[in-house]
Amino acid sequence: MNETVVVAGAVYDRGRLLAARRSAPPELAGRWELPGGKVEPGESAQEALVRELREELGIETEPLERIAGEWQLRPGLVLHAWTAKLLDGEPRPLQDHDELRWLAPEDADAVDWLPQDRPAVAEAMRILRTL
Ligand code: 9L3
Ligand code: MG
Repeated sequence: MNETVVVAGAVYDRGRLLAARRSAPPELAGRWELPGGKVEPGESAQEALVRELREELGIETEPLERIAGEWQLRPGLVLHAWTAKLLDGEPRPLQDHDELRWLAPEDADAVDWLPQDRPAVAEAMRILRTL
């Protein structure tokens, strides 16, 4: 059985992690996530992440490393996360989000993360502290 991968980006810049508040779908609206989306057929995870972050936030990024682990979203859909460096642009919520925040490691719990994103956020903050 094939699983679709949703790739999420732990985007950082100047010691802070980018958090995005979903505006859709209704059952997820108001919860915060590492932005990203589904890998399309023929795309690598890194290509999908670069595309999704460009479409959703208008930024150019460079995926760096996969965060260990994978998290089931629903049957047939699994979440992967990558660290990604902001290369260019100021993120703006162009699709699917209505607010963005740059979080310092000590503010990791300041927003209401989607439960499936929490382990990746914790690991991203651990990595961020070492940079
Ligand atoms: N999802 C969960 N955590 C994330 C992302 C990017 C996505 N960090 C979930 C929300 C949707 C599904 O994956 O149910 C597909 O995501 P999208 O294509 O709507 O962003
Ligand atoms: Mg998305």
